[in-house]
Amino acid sequence: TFLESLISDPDFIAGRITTSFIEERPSLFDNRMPADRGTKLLTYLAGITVNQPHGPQRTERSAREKLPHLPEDVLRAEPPAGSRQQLLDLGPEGWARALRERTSVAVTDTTFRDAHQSLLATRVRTRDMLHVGPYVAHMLPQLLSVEAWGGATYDVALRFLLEDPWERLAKLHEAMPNLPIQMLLRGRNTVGYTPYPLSVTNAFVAEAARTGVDVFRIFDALNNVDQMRPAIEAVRETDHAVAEAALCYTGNMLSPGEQLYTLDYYLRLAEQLVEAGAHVLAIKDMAGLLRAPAAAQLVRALRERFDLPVHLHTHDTAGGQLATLVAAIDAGVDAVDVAAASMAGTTSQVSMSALVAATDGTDRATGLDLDAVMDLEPYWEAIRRLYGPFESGLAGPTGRVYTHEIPGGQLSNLRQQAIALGLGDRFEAIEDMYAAANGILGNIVKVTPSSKVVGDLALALVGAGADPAAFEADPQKFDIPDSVIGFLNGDLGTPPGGWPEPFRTKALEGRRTKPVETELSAEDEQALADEPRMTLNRLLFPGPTKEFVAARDTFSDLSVLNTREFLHGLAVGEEHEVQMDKGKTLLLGLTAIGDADARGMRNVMVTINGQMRTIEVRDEA
Ligand code: 3PY
Ligand code: ZN
Repeated sequence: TFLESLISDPDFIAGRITTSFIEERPSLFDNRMPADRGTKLLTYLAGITVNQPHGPQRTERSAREKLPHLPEDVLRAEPPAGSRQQLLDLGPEGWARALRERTSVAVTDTTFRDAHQSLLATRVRTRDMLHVGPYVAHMLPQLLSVEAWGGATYDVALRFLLEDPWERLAKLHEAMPNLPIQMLLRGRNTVGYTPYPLSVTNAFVAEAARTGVDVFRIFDALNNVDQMRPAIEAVRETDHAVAEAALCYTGNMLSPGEQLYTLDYYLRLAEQLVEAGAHVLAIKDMAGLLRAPAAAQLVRALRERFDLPVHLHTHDTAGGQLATLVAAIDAGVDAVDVAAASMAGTTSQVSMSALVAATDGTDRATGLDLDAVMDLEPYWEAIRRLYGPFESGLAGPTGRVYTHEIPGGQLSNLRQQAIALGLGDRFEAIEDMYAAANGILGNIVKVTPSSKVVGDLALALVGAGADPAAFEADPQKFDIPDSVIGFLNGDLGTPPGGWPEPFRTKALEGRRTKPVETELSAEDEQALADEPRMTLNRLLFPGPTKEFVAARDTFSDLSVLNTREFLHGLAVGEEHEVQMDKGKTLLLGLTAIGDADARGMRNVMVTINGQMRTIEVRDEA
């Protein structure tokens, strides 16, 4: 009650009461809903409404209405036992053996991670995943796993979605308890862009496995197994998780001109991964360069040589990767990655419906129900429209990937970066420069973070109007991005083809940086043990974590907002309903936005459960 609140208020107790005391504490008058929380949400919404960082709202009201109608009690019941129960029963070795022995091809759904990372700048919010999660658990219980975490999702959650990635993981695990959650781990770089101390890898893997990751797909951006070994070992130390070690595919294996990335190269790499303790081998074709005949040869050779199951990941950038999947399936591949059709194609994965249709009626049929797979497509289509402002603008497939080799996730990003730098209409020049930069740096494997190094160099050279040959001959005459210097300095390890000399020595002259930190302070070690999640957030992404913590404090937990409001704010004449915890509902409305005053501030008149409030917002325009 009002009185109880008043007498327990620290300022009241201390006698610090001024005339504004009551005005500053509107929550004292409202026990239906702490107005404080409402005001915090409105502070966020008013800022978005005035400044429209993602443009005006254009989408329909609710993606949720597109979900198939399943009776409530079906959704409330436990979903059918799935691959996760099998993992808990058999352990990772047994689970991998069963995967290798089964006839049907196993399927991983990447819609919750790679698909939106590669199409929508990783922007899909936890809320939109949680609505569909239980449907996936009930309707697609035959899935091998759901890739839903890691890669760029961690960084983007903190930086742009103002979400704690750990909360996302815990909730997804709860929403899909029958399906293993799979994550993408960048070896020593975990989910970041540079290597971190070993204790960070260990704490990260342990906490992720504890919170809900069952399958860790581990790769290194230069295919350096030493950089992957600590993560593989950390996964093997967890009580149940699977270590899936990836060989990153690049170049053109069957081309007579391919000197470096040959079948022999991949087999030697796989041998090291098996020795390092992998449970499953993955072929990670991040740019979609693996052609059907090469896929058949590579899969056959890997399965002949090793007892581990082989899991194929590709991107459909050039448009033909269903052929690659089918060739791999005919050659015996054990599992493949696909995404919901409306979130598939181009820089994303192949469509799940297309794969199911292509294999149904054969002895390798997936076991997934094509109708169930299709029934989930309208939801993801509506989600895709909701996140329209983050579309990369790639209207269709592009064969140019066979020469520039830009990974799917990066291609969409690079287009946005190019637009931001005013180079949007010169994207072909950036693609060509990317290929040239790759050549200058020694024809490296390009995947986060090595792909960022090549992309940074390409943007810098195009921006400076530089001739790549002139740059290669005399790099001292040019500004070189920090990421490129770090790479040449060896921060990410040694590239498969060795260092490009004399370019490297010339470029590094007078620019060498000190080696990256490999030890944590005693305080950080203690913090990792005491409070692993917040400490990992801070160690991996210090700046974004600080901003995230400040945003939580100022705006409260924004996950209660629908994405439409989260991205575009409030609209005059519309009632915005916000479901809070414990069944409470907030009704928010926008009455008017005042003109900017001399300081550039606008008054935003809003209502909260019918009561008027005014919130002052800086107009950033
Ligand atoms: C990532 O590291 O985020 C990737 O998706 C690499 O393909
Ligand atoms: Zn990928």
